[in-house]
Amino acid sequence: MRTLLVHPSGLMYSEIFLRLEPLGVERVAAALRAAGHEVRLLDLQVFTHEDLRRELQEFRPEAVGFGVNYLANVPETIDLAKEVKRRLPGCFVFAGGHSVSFIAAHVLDQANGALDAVLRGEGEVAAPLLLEAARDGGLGEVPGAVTADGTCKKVPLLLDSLDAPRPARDLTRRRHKYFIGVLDPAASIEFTRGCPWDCSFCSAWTFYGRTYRKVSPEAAAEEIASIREPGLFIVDDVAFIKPEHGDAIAAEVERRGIRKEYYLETRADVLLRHPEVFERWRRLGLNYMFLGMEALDEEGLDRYRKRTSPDTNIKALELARKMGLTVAINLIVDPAWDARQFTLVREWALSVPEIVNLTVMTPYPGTEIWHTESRKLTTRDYRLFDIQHAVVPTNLPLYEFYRELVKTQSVMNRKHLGVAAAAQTLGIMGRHLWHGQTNFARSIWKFRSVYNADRQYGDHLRKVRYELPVPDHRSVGPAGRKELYIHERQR
Ligand code: B12
Ligand code: SF4
Repeated sequence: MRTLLVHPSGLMYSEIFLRLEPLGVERVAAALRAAGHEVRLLDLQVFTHEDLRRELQEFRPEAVGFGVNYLANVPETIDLAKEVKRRLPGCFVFAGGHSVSFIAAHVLDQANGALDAVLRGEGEVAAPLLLEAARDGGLGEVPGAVTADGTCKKVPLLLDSLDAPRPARDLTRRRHKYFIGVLDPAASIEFTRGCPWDCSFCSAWTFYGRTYRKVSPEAAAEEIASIREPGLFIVDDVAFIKPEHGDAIAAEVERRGIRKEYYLETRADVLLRHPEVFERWRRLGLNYMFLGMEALDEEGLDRYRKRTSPDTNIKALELARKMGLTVAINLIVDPAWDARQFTLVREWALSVPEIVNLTVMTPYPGTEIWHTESRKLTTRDYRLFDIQHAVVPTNLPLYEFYRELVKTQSVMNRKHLGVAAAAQTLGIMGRHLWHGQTNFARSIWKFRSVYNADRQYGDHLRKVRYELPVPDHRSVGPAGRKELYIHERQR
């Protein structure tokens, strides 16, 4: 079938600091192509809705699939699905991805016939089966497929091996638009899938049912070697949990003499437990690291079930500094914070050399706190569920909350400017501009227009057309956590 896969527009965060290739959609595209379909991919982080209309007109796809990893993209996806159906009435329109997997029946209902199916879970195995069924019948028999009536007969399938298919990077156009900070341009790569921890605010573990799988070191190194971009973002939730796996990939990269710059995300305790694997990657070009610290105090860490301590976090920062890594830290802002708590965080952020990133505590489907958070949601507007907006009551008046948030975020921006200044001194920015790479340079100056209290407050005043379901409040004990899973452990 002529199939067009679409990644929706970027969200607030990716207007400044990064814009990354849609790896999941590229993997689904590769699987569909391997099954004999003619596939195109359009990434709306880089292209416009007008480009999509043109593509529909020229390519006349028989199937259009949307990647919905982010809740905030649901309204755009439903509207685009409706438009596709209007323009191409016979076209099979479907969606898949992280967030939509948790609320598939609800989204199908809201799409009111514009979506023919939602595929829950990983797409590589099931997407080809879905298209086959769209042509020959039997949609309901496809593992993970939720059909227009909201039913799902078969549980989603986990991929046996992550080694294949390799993402169809040749289908993403304007790849020079993908970057992360000073890694401009940057591609993305996956070494592992899943997370064995179970933080209460996160849905990475519930999606994969707490499974953890690894790409073989040879396949990983071959993939790195096939990537043209000099920068590489490793998308793993927690990089190098198994040091022997990280080491084995490093050995293959060394053997092939590959030289790139890397950015990864990991946990403080993982870094402290196995510094040698991070040091080895440092020699291979690992320069940037994102550490999800989440809270500065014991109580906060316990509340999020982070299973670590403030002491571990601080030691990890010291170690990363010693290694010469540029580190960005994430902290979660609770909407209950008052001005004093913001001041404390600002003071702390100014006292450390790291870039400090803030996200707002957000209960969303797939997380445990979606069920357990006792505060009532103040909004169910999908667009505000991007962890940059407050969706439960704030103690400060809402506008004041955003003023404090933005003031604190700007500490991060000043550090970012510091990185920019350093980059300029080192000639990195000049080199980017010389090669026509303007993403990083542009991002530096956009902060104020993206992060401002008027805009964030104003986002709450927009007309709401699509809303999240009402949370089903209940306590979630160790046994109940399994009910949150999309994938079950066994195949
Ligand atoms: C890498 C990543 C990013 C990258 C995004 C790269 C990109 N352009 O897609 C960056 C760093 C930019 C990012 C940013 C954000 N992220 Co993010 N991100 C991830 C992460 C860690 C891995 C995603 C990934 O690439 N995995 C590897 C690929 C191969 O898997 P995949 O994309 O899930 O695709 C598979 C399936 O989902 C499915 N599938 C995917 N697309 C499609 C399409 C079709 C048609 C079908 C059938 C199937 C299908 O099949 C694929 C193959 O199996 C996930 C956590 C996780 N483990 O999933 C969080 C996650 C998706 N991010 C999250 C969040 C909150 C954000 C931000 C909003 C954070 C912020 N501070 O603002 C931003 C917004 C991004 C934006 N849209 O602009 C949340 C989602 C929350 C939600 N419910 O909306 C997650 C789940 C993390 C979490 N801790 O809870 N993120
Ligand atoms: S926050 Fe990080 S460590 Fe915790 S469950 Fe999510 S991915 Fe795993």
